[in-house]
Amino acid sequence: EGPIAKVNTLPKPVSLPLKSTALVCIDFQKDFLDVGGFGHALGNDVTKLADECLPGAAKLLEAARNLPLAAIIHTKEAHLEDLSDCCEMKLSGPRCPPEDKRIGKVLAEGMGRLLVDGSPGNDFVDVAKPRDGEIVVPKPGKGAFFLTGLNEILRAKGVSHLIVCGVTTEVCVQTTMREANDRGYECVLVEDATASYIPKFKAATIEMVRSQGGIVGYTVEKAEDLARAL
Ligand code: TIU
Repeated sequence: EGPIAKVNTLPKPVSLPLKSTALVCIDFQKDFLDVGGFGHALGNDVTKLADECLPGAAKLLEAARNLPLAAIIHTKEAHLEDLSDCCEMKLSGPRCPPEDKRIGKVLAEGMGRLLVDGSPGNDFVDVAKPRDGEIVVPKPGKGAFFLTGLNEILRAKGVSHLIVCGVTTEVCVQTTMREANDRGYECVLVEDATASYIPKFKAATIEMVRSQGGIVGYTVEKAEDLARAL
């Protein structure tokens, strides 16, 4: 029912029923894209992410905002101020960075506390800021379905297909796509609207998603091509 967009995805073209398709923007936060955020605290070079994925994300958002999609969702990796929703492994386990670079600490003054909801650095980057009527889903983990109401939100809106973009490709994006796949949502990953600190892992993720006939979903190279088809 309603308009269907044919998109030139791999491993085969996908038909997107627009009224039951949601755009899901994953963790476009300063904590991952800006110097002094959580991604930086983990030891990553964060400086190349923005140029690689934000122009594509902007194209997807612009297209989605001009359509009757089922929803536009923005997830953010965020913990409560008292960190009660952060498990010990993630907060202070043996693979955590040195004490002064952990979740809840301040690495750069203007950014506030790392990965804490309400801190300036935990907010979205300007290009990907949610607008009125769009849905923000805070999440304590990597996958957007873990300890969130996302599945219920999507079900209530009759969503069957997800257009997925965000950072980082092999961590929160891939985890979320695998969770979505197990729950029966068809996913389309937009290659120029996602980025990783480790380029070979982005390439590997894209290949993994569409391998075995599309074991996790579909991929499309350019946001522009998807936007034109919508
Ligand atoms: N470290 C890393 O690549 N990513 C994360 O910790 N979170 C997200 O991907 N959002």
